[in-house]
Amino acid sequence: MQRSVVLVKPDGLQRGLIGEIVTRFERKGLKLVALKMTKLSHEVLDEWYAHHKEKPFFTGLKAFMMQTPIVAMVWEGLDAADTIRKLVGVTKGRAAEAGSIRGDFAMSQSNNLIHASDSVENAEKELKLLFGKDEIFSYESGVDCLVYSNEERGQK
Ligand code: FUP
Repeated sequence: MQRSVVLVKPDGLQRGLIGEIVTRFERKGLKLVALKMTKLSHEVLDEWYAHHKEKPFFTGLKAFMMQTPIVAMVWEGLDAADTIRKLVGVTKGRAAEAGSIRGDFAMSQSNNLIHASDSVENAEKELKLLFGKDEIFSYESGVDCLVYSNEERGQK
């Protein structure tokens, strides 16, 4: 099963959307394997958004992400990265599809509530930046046999 990192950004925390966001992932059938509130440092954000370092919005993006703590989670599931990106919606909130998290709750391209890993490789990189080994859990969930077929449960 894949793991993917989700952050509820400072706007999501302040707007009281933590529960709404967690509920959507839970209802989908994804499995929560890590959860914590933390403050992002300059060092972590420089790594996290390294691909945006030269962009004009980079300084503002970092300041926004450091406004308040964020809530960081790791969700596990079959094709978790792609599945979560669909639940999250495209970057610009006002263009995001209705029914997605950004589509239902965001208007902005920068204040867009949530981050989700865009690939398995980035998920592993982000996971290492924010979580210690003892903060990520592995457990049998009683509903796995309802969420997936036997064949799917054997897949990576
Ligand atoms: P996403 O993967 O949808 O979160 O989007 P990107 O990785 O392209 O961008 C990361 C963050 O940079 C966005 F969530 C918000 C910010 N950003 C801006 O502020 N302005 C832009 O034009 C593009 C991105």
